[in-house]
Amino acid sequence: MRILKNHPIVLLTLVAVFVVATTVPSAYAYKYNMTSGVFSLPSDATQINVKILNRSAQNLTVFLEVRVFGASGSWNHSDTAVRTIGPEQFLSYFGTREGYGYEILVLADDLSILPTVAGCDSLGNTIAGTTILPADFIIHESPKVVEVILDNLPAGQKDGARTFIGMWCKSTAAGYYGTDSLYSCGSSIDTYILTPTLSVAGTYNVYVRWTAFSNRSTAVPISVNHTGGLTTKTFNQQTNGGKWVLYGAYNFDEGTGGFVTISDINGQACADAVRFELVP
Ligand SMILES: [Ca+2]
Repeated sequence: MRILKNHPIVLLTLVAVFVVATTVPSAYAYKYNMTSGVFSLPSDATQINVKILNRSAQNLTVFLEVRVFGASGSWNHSDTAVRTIGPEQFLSYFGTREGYGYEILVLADDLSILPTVAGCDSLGNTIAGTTILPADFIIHESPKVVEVILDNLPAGQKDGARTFIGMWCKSTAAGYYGTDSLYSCGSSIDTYILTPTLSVAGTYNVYVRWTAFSNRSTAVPISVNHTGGLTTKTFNQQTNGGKWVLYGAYNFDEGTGGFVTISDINGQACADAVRFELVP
């Protein structure tokens, strides 16, 4: 049964449905581009695997979703995997079932080094007529996450993105972002640190926010750690509460290397929220 082969209209329809229906992993959704293709296999296909060839000189990390078109005439199996393929190496994706057609989604970490996809046997030998070249892929630009807002946790709580030194208490001041804001209330120097997870490297406008109160410091040091180093500025937190204040634009790597630190070394400080906005 070679339902897919030589039926371009059927192929296009299946590809289109597949692209819409696939749930892209969130870790890839912002930075990776999506390609997909469908090919058919010989009618006597048994335990056919998928071979991904990285023809570039650098590592290629791919998220794969593979669906198998079975002898019953319907899609009967689906697998997903994340793999890193070395330069000029290929990945044989095993564990798939007997099938007559494959539908493959490849999310590559660099669109310029699209891999070649083909069916192969258990030894990794390409099956004739099953190679998909990048030119045959449908390319879909995934949406980018352009904004990350990090709010304070309730007083006394920490997690991987929000932590503190000393003591921070719930503020009753108005204008907070989220559910509340915090003010420094320890007996020594209190520090609040917010570490967003940035899904894509780039230049970000950093905004800071606080609730204003009459006993806040007029020179609260707020530091931003970025790829260029550490920048510190001071802000009068007796005014301008309850709104996003542009701190500046800085470059950040992907991940959690960038963070914002608020200190009460000059007197009472407020920690409310920070916002990172990707500059197009
Ligand atoms: Ca808040």
